[in-house]
Amino acid sequence: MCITCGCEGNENEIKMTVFGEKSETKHNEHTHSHGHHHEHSHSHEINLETNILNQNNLLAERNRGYFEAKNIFSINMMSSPGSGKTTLLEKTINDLKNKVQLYVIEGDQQTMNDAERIANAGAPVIQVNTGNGCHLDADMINKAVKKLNVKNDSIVFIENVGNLVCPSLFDLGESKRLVIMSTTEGEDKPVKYPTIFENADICIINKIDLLPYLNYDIEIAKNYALRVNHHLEFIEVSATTGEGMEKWYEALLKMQKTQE
Ligand SMILES: Nc1nc2c(ncn2[C@@H]2O[C@H](COP(=O)(O)OP(=O)(O)OP(=O)(O)O)[C@@H](O)[C@H]2O)c(=O)[nH]1
Ligand SMILES: [Mg+2]
Repeated sequence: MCITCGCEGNENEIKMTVFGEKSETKHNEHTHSHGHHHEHSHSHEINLETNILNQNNLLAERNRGYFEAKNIFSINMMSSPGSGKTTLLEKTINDLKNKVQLYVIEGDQQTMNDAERIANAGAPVIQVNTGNGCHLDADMINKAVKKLNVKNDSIVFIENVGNLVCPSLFDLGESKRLVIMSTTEGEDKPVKYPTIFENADICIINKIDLLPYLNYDIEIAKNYALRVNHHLEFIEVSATTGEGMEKWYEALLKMQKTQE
């Protein structure tokens, strides 16, 4: 898939594991071994890239139709590695699982670590291991949602692979896009990696409990983000202490409700 962002090498194995079930390794149908020499012309690469994104967009539209038909609210969570996506989900699941049916699709290159954390928090979860791939795509979401057997009127969280670049290129058919930045990353991420902020509907600033120890100015960070997307809404939280989480739940449930 990844001529688009150059993230796949020789191995092209994608693993999908519903937590608690035996894992399954899938060989991606549309790629092939690169053990032999290729002569690529530049225009050929551009066409291929366009085709890959077009094909992904078609599948994303199918996902969107599926979600709409079942009144499922899906949210694509994107950030750099370690900004707190899984911690935010653990806390959210603990606090909301008795109010609304929640599911999680976990994207990481390797390991079941995040799926294990989500399962312990109490939500059905599927782990997608992307191998050398650095993002989730619409086909993976299509398969994952079917395996999870997602119920009507639920919320599906999609934790994308930790990466501030490639995930933003791939429409998954999600209802909304959330970008998370954390106080330990510095204020300038939105202007260094603008695409992910341009395409986001909502921005969480996490790890505010660490503000007293950092030279991080939250207003500067917001202004940078507003430079690339002046519609962006911010919620400041600490996923570990729980500060600000009520605002996040309010926003989440409002987004879910307004899509009905
Ligand atoms: N102090 C503080 N630490 C946090 C907060 N949220 C997450 N962390 C810590 O940050 C580290 C990474 O958190 P994760 O939730 O695993 O981050 P992630 O975005 O899911 O990481 P990847 O899945 O690897 O991309 C862990 O040690 C968390 O405990 C927070 O609000 N405050
Ligand atoms: Mg994680």
